[in-house]
Amino acid sequence: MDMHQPLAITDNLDTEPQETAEWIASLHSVLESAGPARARFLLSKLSTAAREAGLQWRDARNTPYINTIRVSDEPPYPGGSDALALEEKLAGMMRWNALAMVVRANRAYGELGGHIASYASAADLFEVGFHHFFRARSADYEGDLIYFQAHSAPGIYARAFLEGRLSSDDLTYYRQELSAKKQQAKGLSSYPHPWLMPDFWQFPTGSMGLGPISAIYQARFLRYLEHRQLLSTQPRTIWGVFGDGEMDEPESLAALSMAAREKLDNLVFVINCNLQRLDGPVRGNGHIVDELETLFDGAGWNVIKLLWGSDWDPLFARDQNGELVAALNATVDGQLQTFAANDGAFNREHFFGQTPAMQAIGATLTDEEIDRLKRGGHDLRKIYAAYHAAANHKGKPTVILAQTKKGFGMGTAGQGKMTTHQQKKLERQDLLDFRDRFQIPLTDEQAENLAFYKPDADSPEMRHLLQKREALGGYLPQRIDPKLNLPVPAIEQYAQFACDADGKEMSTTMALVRMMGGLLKDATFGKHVVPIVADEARTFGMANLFRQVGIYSAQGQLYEPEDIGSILYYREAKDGQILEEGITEAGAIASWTAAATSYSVNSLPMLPFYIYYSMFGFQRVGDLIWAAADQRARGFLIGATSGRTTLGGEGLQHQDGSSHLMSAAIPNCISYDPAYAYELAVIIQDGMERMLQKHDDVFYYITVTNENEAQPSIPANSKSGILRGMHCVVPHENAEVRLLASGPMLKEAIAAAQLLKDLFKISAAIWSVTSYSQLARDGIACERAQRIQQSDDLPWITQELQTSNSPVIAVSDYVRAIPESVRAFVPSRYVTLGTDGFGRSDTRANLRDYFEVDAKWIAYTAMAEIFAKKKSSEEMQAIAKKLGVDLQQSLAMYG
Ligand SMILES: Cc1ncc(C[n+]2csc(CCOP(=O)(O)OP(=O)(O)O)c2C)c(N)n1
Repeated sequence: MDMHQPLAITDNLDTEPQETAEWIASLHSVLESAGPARARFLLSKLSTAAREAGLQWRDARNTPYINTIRVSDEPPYPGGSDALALEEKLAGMMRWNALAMVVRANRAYGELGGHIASYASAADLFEVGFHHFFRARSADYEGDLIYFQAHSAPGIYARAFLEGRLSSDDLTYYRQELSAKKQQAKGLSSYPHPWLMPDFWQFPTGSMGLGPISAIYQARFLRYLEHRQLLSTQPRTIWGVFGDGEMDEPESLAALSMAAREKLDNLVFVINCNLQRLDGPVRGNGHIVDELETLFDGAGWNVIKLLWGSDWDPLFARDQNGELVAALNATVDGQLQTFAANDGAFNREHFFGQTPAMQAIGATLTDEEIDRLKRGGHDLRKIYAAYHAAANHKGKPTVILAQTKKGFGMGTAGQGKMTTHQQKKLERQDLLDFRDRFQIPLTDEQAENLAFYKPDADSPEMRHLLQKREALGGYLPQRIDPKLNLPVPAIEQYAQFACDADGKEMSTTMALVRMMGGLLKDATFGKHVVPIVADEARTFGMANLFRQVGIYSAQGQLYEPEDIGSILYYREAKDGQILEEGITEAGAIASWTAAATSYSVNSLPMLPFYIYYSMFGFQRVGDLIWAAADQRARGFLIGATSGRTTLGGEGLQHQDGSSHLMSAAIPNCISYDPAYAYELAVIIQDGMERMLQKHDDVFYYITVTNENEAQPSIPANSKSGILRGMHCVVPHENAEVRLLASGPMLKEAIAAAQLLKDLFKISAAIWSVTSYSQLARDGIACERAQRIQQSDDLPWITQELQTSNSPVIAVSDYVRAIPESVRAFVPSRYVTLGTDGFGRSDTRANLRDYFEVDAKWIAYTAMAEIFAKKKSSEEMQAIAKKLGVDLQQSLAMYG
């Protein structure tokens, strides 16, 4: 035999069963006499010996397709069989009410949508959590954090209904928030939505994959706060219930190794393995559970397989020669789904009928009993055992892979059906069957009319439900905004250098980092600042912060850094303040969200600054930013090295000309593209005051650049204009042309004005436009107020430009759509210049010439507008020549 040929353990190699039995007996005897430590030692010695002997052997990554927790290790169920019976009944009620809510809404308005089958599979997983594990926020405990599988939301509403937190009116308005408002009811959002239900939902999980990565970084952020001694050490647990299909999202798996590396034993994932996603099986031809086991185990997690219910225990006990387990190992998920969709007789024939020994096992059950054999994720006792083990596991995060049936209890109408995900209508008989299946005491008529069911307040079920929540601190989910004031330092304290720059050269990135350094030094405020980077701190000149505040590492620093001799050495520390996430923008933004929502999640306001290549923000992780917006994040996103032409040389992947277009679409994102350090200071000050003192649910996106500029001091009375979106930096009464410019383009506009004056004696006034999106929002709001309230208010940009008719030229280092967004509010001829198209690798000067946004092009455009149709083509060519603009080359380049 070839010893180098790896062989799977499933291969039938047992040529000497007697010998095999002896080896196994030896292992058992060691276990009994010397304990598990000695047994493990011997096995690893054997493994080493095998390797030394040239055996290419490694233990299989997968355990068999059975429960990880042995029956003998299951803890007693709290409250015993009485509690079990009550909780099973309650789970049935939740299921019914969730189903009724969705089907009702769709009876009324077929377009509303909703899901029944997902919650039907997840109900028991949620219920055991609610009864025994999920601790709410109370006077002395900040509460566990639960990331709920989003499209199971009807079940969470159903529970809140029984708890008395929602009324039957509220349930009636499921997915009808607008109609509800008109009727003074609550209106329930389709998915968890902290923006729409701010007292209820904490985490928006509706976009698959964002829940898992966010939960991991949330767990890590709690550790960060503890290690920095900002939050008292509390055994808070982060629970995340996610779909097995959802685990295909790259974000779902992206941070698994980080969670293990950081030993986040405050984190438990429960993956609802109903083996189906929307269109069909997650892994029809394999086992998603085994695949996830390999991935999580390889990443370093504690893995608990929760596959079969207690009624399988006697079957496994009868499985003397392992045929039942072998059959389960060999049955692929697509087949398991078919078994779920069919009845006991079918399963007897097609599953238990596989071998005589299995037939004999099957013969101990009636067809009805076979039909009711539970998967692990529907057995409260087994779920409790898994959660108990997870909550007590030390040193690693835990994942529970819970096998369930999609559409559990929906019978032939939905259980295990390919189409069950989308099902939101049930026929009369299906409703009656569902009612009977879960013993809901409703008449046929009530069931048909989809009545919600709530037992009497003094019924054993209701008393049990409420007592359990009381013991765990109250209700979940619950979101709060304690509106804690965090006094912010005065602008002079950290940004005097920017306000009084007096022509000093620096880039806005340098200015930002210096302001952050100043904020970090503040004795009381500094500790709330959270600098976050994704491996670009040096790019942005932040290396000095390594030494000043240290890089957070749960382990401290176990090595002597290569640059220990330097004053800026790479300092990692357990109480380090910088979150250096490595090359993961998704991870960094998830970290930022955790910090930016700490005011609510931890009743501890923090102020994160995440600084990154602006191209790799909204474009790369826009959906995570959208979720942060939904979650009412408060903090600063800093798009550095911004501008299509300003980041010279890096080509199309890095050169950002569009992030402001995307940020403008997020309603609570306030975006700025400042030119000067003093503008940046005014914006940061305003942001801190709004977010930390006025408790506005906004966050700021500010682009900064790496181009050195001579920085002027702050002009008098400029603050309001800076914040509203534009302020005049070069006033000129009766100017023949008006120039609007942002960021680094302001310098080009100023140079253009000089050219116009020197070469053509043309006068120009210049505005720095700090935010087109704020100007556009203001314009739209004024226009609407004029229409609806007959208001006389004019948009700020109109007020600034209405004193003359001279043409206005806007120049941006972004796509023209950004300055175009204010066209309707400009009261004269308006021309926009921008950097549409792919980036190029070249010098700034060449790039600005190519995109026709530099001083000479701005001046040429001004001349073309001033003399529109009054000059001949020859005259315009002469003007171009004088300015050094090559019209022929431009035509040749763009065709
Ligand atoms: C990013 C994203 N893509 C697609 C969807 C649409 N979607 C909602 S639920 C779902 C299927 C989820 O399957 P699974 O995770 O297995 O959960 P199950 O409903 O089976 O429990 C899909 C594709 C989404 N919500 N988010």
